[in-house]
Amino acid sequence: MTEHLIIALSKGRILEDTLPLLAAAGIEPVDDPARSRKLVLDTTDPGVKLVVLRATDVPTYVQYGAADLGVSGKDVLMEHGGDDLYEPLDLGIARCRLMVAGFPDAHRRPGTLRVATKFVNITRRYFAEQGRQVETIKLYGSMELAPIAGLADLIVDLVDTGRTLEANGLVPLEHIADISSRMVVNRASMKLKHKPIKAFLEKLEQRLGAA
Ligand code: PRT
Ligand code: MG
Repeated sequence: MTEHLIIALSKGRILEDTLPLLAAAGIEPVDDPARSRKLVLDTTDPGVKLVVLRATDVPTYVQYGAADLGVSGKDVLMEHGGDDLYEPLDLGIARCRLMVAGFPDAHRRPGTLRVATKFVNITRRYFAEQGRQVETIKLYGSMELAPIAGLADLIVDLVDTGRTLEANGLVPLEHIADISSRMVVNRASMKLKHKPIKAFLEKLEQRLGAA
């Protein structure tokens, strides 16, 4: 295990909201993470390095200890599953809701409903818990198209303003979970690098409390 802390960040919209939080904890990337081609970024804190990953890869890096800490959407963590990560801090960023959506009359269709989503694990769990039988179809993007194209009756997707649903004639039908980004920590790191991790989490907490 390396001496310094490695923090895994999610590319895209979560990254934008994470950098100000890290800056408040005294950690700023030396190169611009949105532009740099470097995969491991040095920071203004010599004890901390950043890796910027596809959002869905963050829990995997932290689970296996390739990163000590990570910032990940609750949706990604729920889909990843497992209780093998500590989740000590809700960062309150990149907030949205995980919803079942479809045409307003979607529930009235006869037969087994088809649900298109990239969150297949969450979707199966959600409907199974309610004893509802559905057929789950895995997609990698543009879930909103599935009901329009007749691929599925329902979708499970993230909703923020609701404008994407509305623009496609769809409505939110059921609320599955409130989503925000979380700080996650590898279990072994939490023990072996307790001091620097605790100090880092405390700085973040202070900043979150002050916001
Ligand atoms: O793009 P790529 O496939 O590489 O990855 P990604 O799409 O997972 O990354 P990115 O940058 O889009 O970030 C995704 C993460 O941001 C999610 O895992 C959530 O934790 C968080 N987040 C917060 C959101 C939204 N809000 C959000 N609104 N992720 C996606 N959306 C999408 C949603 O899927 C839908 O297409 O925005 C659309 C709905 O927005 P409204 O405002 O029209 O309702
Ligand atoms: Mg995206």
